[in-house]
Amino acid sequence: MKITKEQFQKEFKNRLNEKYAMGVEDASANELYNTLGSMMRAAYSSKWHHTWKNYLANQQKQVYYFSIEFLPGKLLESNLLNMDWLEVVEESLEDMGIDLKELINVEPDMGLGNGGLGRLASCFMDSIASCGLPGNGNGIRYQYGLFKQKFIDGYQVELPDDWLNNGNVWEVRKDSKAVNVHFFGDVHLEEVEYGKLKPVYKNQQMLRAVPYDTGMIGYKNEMVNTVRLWSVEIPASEEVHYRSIEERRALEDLTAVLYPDDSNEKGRLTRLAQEYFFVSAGIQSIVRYFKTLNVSIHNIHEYVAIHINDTHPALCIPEFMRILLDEEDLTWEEAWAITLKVMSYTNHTIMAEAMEKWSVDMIKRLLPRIYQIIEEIDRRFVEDMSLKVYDGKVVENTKIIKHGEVHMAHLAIIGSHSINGVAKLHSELLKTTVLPDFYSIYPNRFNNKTNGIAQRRWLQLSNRSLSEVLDKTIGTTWRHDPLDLRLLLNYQDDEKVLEEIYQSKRKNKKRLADFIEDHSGIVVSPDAIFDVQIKRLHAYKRQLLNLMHIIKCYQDIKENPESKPHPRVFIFGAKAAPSYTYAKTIIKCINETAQLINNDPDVKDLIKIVFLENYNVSLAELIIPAADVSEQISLATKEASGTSNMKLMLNGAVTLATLDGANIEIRDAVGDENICTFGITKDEVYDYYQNQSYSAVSYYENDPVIRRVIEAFIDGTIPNIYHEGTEIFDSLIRYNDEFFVLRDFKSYVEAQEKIEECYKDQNHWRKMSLRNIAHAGAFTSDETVKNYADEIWHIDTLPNYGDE
Ligand code: 26Q
Repeated sequence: MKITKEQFQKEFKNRLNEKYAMGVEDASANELYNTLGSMMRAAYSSKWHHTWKNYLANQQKQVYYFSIEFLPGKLLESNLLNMDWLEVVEESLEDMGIDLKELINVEPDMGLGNGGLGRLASCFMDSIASCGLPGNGNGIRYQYGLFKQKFIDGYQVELPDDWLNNGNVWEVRKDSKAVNVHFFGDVHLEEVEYGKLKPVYKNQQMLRAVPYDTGMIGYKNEMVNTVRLWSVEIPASEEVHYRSIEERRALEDLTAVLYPDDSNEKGRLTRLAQEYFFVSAGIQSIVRYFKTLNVSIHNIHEYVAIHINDTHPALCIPEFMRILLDEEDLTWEEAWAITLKVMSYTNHTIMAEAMEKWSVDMIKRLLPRIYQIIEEIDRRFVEDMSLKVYDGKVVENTKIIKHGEVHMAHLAIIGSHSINGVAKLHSELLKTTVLPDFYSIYPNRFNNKTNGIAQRRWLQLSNRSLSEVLDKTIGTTWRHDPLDLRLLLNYQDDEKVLEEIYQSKRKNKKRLADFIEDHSGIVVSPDAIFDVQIKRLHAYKRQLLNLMHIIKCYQDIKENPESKPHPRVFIFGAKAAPSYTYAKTIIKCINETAQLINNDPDVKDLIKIVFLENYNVSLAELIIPAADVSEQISLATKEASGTSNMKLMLNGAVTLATLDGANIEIRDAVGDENICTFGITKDEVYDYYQNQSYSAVSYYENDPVIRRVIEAFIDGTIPNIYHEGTEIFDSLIRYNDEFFVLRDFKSYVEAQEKIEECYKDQNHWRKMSLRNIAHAGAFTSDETVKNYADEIWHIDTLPNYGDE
């Protein structure tokens, strides 16, 4: 999609005039942004058209990635890069006196996700398009994305994220592709013809699902795939049924907000309705498209793969069955065989409380026909297992409906041909400890697909200064093939290259330091160690362990004012689910500790704590390139994979990690000398569980360092946390420290001391950093999606893809 400067400038001015009747000098950043966006969309729409026409003409098998969250962040710069317009546009705008950065800044983040899961879905969309694979996203167009976070008196306050306020240039509303989705009502089966039962419905509510499509532009490959997000409307024909404004509102609110909980928002009807809404709309639209191919429905699995991203879209299974049974008149056996071949499922967590369950009553009421189908899936599963498996316990552990609840993971596993975890350890745990009974039933369904990240966004775009050094040093092939970052290993003893990489890091740190000063008033030195923990606030991720170490460092300085640790800036970014009080307590404690330490003259700027407000994709793009230390300190077994660990590594941070999730694969890639690991292993964690032998209080009683740190929470050392400090104390001592923070404290402190020692030997540190960058190519999501494509979805690029 090449364009020359002259063409661009002419077209840009025309469009600005057409849209706003303005010249460049009169337009606001927002008007310029909209002009540029609409111009880009016009430019890629013929490629977009081509891409799907080609899939159609070739009857190409496509994957549909169903995810209740997508977290793309801003799209302008990434679209420019992938279109191969970035340089031309940057220069052309500059000629016209416009700074592209300003236009980038006015775009609101598309924040339709909580964290890792939603961001992964977006990295996959970028990679699928960039690898030329036929794939689509299917999700919800929330009117409000994840809440905007503010700190008031150190407390998290949530404000609405009204991201659609100024319109959205990237989306295209497709009225002609709208479908109806039905809820509630009564259903019974009637024999319409001999031996054939059909559902008959009464008093159903019908809602309209309207799709908004966004092009997913492949990286310099002329391909544009689609992410389709559904929005609810009340169909005109139904308006008369909704008498009260309240009733209307409730329905119109279906796609209004993203649930801001990344684990266990319990039992809310609207959430269940959201899940069914985008599932039903998506599946109907797939089947409608499939029918244009004029192929027998019996062969749909040769044309369609459906991926279930965590259990939130698990209703894909009964909904697909419903259509095959009720609308396509297939027998149960035929329909089930096809469904199994179409569906695959990724598990993202082993935390028991995060496993999705819905009450039978609620599903029955909201989705009566779907419930019948789930019941029948379960009945047949139990019947089948009782014949095959002797142990009644296995059946009891694996059935879908139990104690009045529907277990969504069980439904997803029973109805999918593939079940994968997101890192090696996590996938092993699924087989051995979380789902061993399912593993004994379906050993061949289980597999691993280690997560990955889009190196375009997380290096090329967010870290331009490092990218330039790389181009100069190893050439530009890494931009297409991140595995080529390995070429950097040839330069690990090259002082000049090490110095250049350091200078680029310094620049990024300066940029972040300026941002921190602007946004929080805290002055930090770019020569300090930037120690970064950015992720959702969760007890298992152990931001508390980080905080306790900081308090220890503070106490050491107070006790020994002559000590000279290398200056450090501890940087946090994290949102807590609004209903997760413990997580909010930790935020308050970090903020109050920051107040204390940042303003204590005795500390002499040796320690600064910066908790940046409203952590999101754009902020991640600013923080990650500036990081020296990557905190990945979850309790072993709890973090399924993590992906910020990969992003930070790619940007030359050294990882400080427990042996959890993908940290293990990062260690294997960089080697023990280039990572700092600590803490108990998965076996030790399970031993503690098995023997119930953990005693947090003994650490408190026997370790004076730990004791002093814990007391800071309750003895007034940290001000303004009377209640919160007590809550922390109780969680550790009275409730026996669920995530073994005290158990790992000592080894964490030692690991931190090792980090400091390594950093002080700058030459050594720079080499470690270089080796991290060099090995990070292994974690590109391009490779991850290729593995999904080959081993799970069985999809391929177009026949002549890649030919010149
Ligand atoms: C469930 C029910 C009701 C409401 C909300 C939810 C819900 C929403 C989001 C449950 C879980 C999530 C998100 C989970 C998530 O982000 N998991 C992370 O996935 C990443 C990508 O695989 C991993 O790297 C992380 O380790 C994992 O925590």
